[in-house]
Amino acid sequence: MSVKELVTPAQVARAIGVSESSVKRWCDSGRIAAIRTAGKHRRMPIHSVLKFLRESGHQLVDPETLGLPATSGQGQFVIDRARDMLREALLAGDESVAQQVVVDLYLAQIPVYRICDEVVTNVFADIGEMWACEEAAVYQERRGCEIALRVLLELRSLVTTSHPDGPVAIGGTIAGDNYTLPTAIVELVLREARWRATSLGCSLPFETLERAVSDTQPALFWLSVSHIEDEARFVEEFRRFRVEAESHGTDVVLGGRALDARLLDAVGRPTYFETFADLSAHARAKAEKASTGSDHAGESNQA
Ligand code: B12
Repeated sequence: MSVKELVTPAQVARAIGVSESSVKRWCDSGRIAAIRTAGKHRRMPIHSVLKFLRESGHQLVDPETLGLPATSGQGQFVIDRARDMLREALLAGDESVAQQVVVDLYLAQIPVYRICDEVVTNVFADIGEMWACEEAAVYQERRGCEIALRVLLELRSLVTTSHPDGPVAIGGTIAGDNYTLPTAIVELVLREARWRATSLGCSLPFETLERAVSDTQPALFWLSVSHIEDEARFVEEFRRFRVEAESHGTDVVLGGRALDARLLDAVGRPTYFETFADLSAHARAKAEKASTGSDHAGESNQA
């Protein structure tokens, strides 16, 4: 199943259970952002329809018309139930249920940072524990990561509206750190906070991260640190990287399970967030500041 990118008024009308003329009216009044085809027909990006649903409180009665899972929009999953369902779906390798659980939460208006902090992160902590107790096999953990990554990508297609004026952020993980989920989540959380965020991926030497900062001049650079191979080297290289990044006006932020107070002290107490909720709050405030013109990097990133 894949979410359709552009949908017609007839499809939206069927999905919500209203008349086509109502949908056309919402398009024309700007309540649902729409574009016109060469033949002057209205087409709506799926994310603008979902934004409308979240704001208006309309329910999806036939979500499959929009390529969404059949139970989307019913919104009855509370966080704990979602955590249990997602864990079981990932262990069973059931991608469509995993996707359904996450999209359901999103449609129930739970912010992406909460879905990631309270469901995705906790589910992987559960799976890690099950693996340690030999209740889950290595292949189930790996397959779970692959599925979760695809689910995050699907969520990204729902979250992402284009924010041509949003400030730019890039980031990733350091050489030897192969954790794909946290950096993909940071990208998503920043996009939800109206940033033009791009994850560079995993296992990147500082040298190439410096090059990326110099080429892109982002307002924000994130490092997700889940595994450090050589602490002394990390401290030395990070300190150098941070000075270099800040010389381009780039704000460097850190997160990840491999960092603790001792290491953060050793690298000069940079901005560190324990949760995606904290990062999101910081990013929203910074984007706001950039859009009012008081932030140098935000201005230079206007498209
Ligand atoms: C999946 C997994 C792997 C997979 C990852 C695959 C992939 N595609 O990503 C692979 C196979 C690579 C792996 C390997 C290893 N793993 Co592993 N792994 C896990 C597991 C099960 C889940 C990790 C995960 O992705 N969680 C989902 C993310 C979203 O959650 P999180 O990592 O907790 O992130 C949170 C924060 O760190 C933070 N965050 C992270 N980055 C950022 C960035 C910013 C900017 C912000 C704001 C926040 C933030 O946000 C999250 C919410 O708080 C954990 C178990 C667990 N308890 O987490 C073990 C775990 C982390 N692994 C562990 C170990 C030991 C290893 C290995 C060293 C094993 C080995 N001997 O080879 C290697 C090292 C790999 C390497 N070189 O990178 C241990 C670590 C123990 C420790 N004390 O550090 C754990 C805890 C398992 C255990 N109980 O023993 N692992």
